[in-house]
Amino acid sequence: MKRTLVALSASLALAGLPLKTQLALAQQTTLTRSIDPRAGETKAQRDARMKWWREARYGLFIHWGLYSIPGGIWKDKPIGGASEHLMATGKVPVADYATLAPQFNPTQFDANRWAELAKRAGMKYVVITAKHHDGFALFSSQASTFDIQDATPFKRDPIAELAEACKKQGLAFGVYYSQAQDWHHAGGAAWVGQWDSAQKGDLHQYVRSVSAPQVKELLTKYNPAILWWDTPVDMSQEDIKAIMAPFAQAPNVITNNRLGNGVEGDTETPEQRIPSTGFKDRDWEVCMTINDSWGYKSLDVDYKSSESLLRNLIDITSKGGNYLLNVGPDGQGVIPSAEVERLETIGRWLKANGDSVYGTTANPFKRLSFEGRATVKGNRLYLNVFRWPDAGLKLEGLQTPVQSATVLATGQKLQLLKAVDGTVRLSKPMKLDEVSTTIMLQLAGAPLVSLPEVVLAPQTGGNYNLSANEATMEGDNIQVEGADGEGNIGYWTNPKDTVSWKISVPENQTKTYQVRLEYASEPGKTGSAVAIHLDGVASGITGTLASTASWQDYRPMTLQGSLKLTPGTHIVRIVPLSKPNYGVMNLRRVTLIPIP
Ligand code: FHN
Repeated sequence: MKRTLVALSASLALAGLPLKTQLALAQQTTLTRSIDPRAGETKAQRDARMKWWREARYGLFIHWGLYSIPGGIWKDKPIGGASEHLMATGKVPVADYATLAPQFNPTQFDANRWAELAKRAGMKYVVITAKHHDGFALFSSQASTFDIQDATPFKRDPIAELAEACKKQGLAFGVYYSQAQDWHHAGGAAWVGQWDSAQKGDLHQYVRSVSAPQVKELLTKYNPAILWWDTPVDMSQEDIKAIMAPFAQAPNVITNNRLGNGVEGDTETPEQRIPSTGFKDRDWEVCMTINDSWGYKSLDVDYKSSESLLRNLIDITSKGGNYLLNVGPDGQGVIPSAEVERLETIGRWLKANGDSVYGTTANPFKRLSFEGRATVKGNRLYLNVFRWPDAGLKLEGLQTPVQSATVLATGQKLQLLKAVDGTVRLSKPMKLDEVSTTIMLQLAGAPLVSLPEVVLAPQTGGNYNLSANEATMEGDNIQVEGADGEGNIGYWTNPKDTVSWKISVPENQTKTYQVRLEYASEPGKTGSAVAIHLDGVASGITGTLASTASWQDYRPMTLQGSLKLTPGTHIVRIVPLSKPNYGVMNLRRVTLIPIP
């Protein structure tokens, strides 16, 4: 059904193009479908194939390879950026980089310890770099001598050992494979451009002699549950065909959307960011580093806190996605203790509260009136409360009767109060979790939610108060932080993201308004300019945001120009014009003030 719709919308989209282009595009689309062995599967087949992955919600990404030895330092000089890119960033000649291989002897590597850690951390699957962009195969390969067997003194097969260890722990096992970029083998792609004549060659020949055979080896020798492609540079239809051929014998393997040339794969892969909503009709997985590098980097201690990593997991699952959290073991095979600690902390929380994560589906509420997230499993609704509201926790819009409310970690039953307007109120738990307290609501049926659309009317005095909690956000990153009264719009790191409110202007109330923002922006991190659009049209109101003392220091600023509102409903939207630095701003509210 979905495929038919896709095909239909594709043909509609082609309609306005010249016939020749239409034919070429249609041919390409058909070919892309015909080379993806899963293209014809039904929704039921796909659901069955994705079942374990959708229930898993949390996995371990491991970036490990030759780059883990220098750990971001080459010839005594720190090399900027992610450590696994050291060869490209430092423009290290192929032969020089290859001298790392005889040094690769990670005697402390213990696949069982890694798998046990993943298990303790509450993760359900593991994905490891079988070959990253540096071209080194961490498995024994017949297609290249730049592999663990031929080029290193280690002589063991970490991919085989980890696959086995994961099996023992009941974890699904997957491999990452850089199918196009390869900075070692002649012809491999290099997205920053090649820097050594040894790299010159034909990409398509490279795919045939290295990539495709290695993918076949990975599928046949290690039986992975996931094949995680990366950086689809210049993949032709023929390349894809060669790489995908062995999937006919491995029909259940889950693949991501990074193979290239129009192959959708099974999962979307937002990297280092959490989308503001999930993806419609697509499975998705956020991949993220714990510090700033995927591979081990000795100087990178910019670790995210356990609290923010755990809240990321809760946030992602509340939007229906998976979290693939990365560790970078060092050249000896040891996962840095700061990473281990964080994984274990999250694991302890999951042990008590994991029911709110595993096997759940997305939050059915358009908005929550507390700082936290929600998920659903059958007739159960899970609330993860980041901060218990001083005025008590209430849940608006739930139509299904609530039978009981239990604090998952302690078993405490909470009192339930249902107001005439349907709002459910919960008594405060005796013990709150500093990061997130999970409440399990047992419902009489699957949750039915009906929240009226927010249309803001003027306050007494005539102002319109457009708060963060009542905003509609559109875009990739933007989201509400701290929805309990003091909420603000944050993570506004993508200038394409916008925020809007629907307002109603009463009869005979045509007035002109000043627009005042209450915002915060850290010195050196903003300097953005914004505009106000009314009903999709630029109103001419703009402003450039000066820094405040910090992201938490909120100050008022009146934008230049005035806004004329006529009776009826309108959409007031903030549109970034520029974002020279990290983020647009943190925004707490917008006030429209009538000009006398
Ligand atoms: O370049 C890589 C990077 O090293 C890392 O492997 C990430 C993981 O998603 N993928 C690439 C960039 O998208």
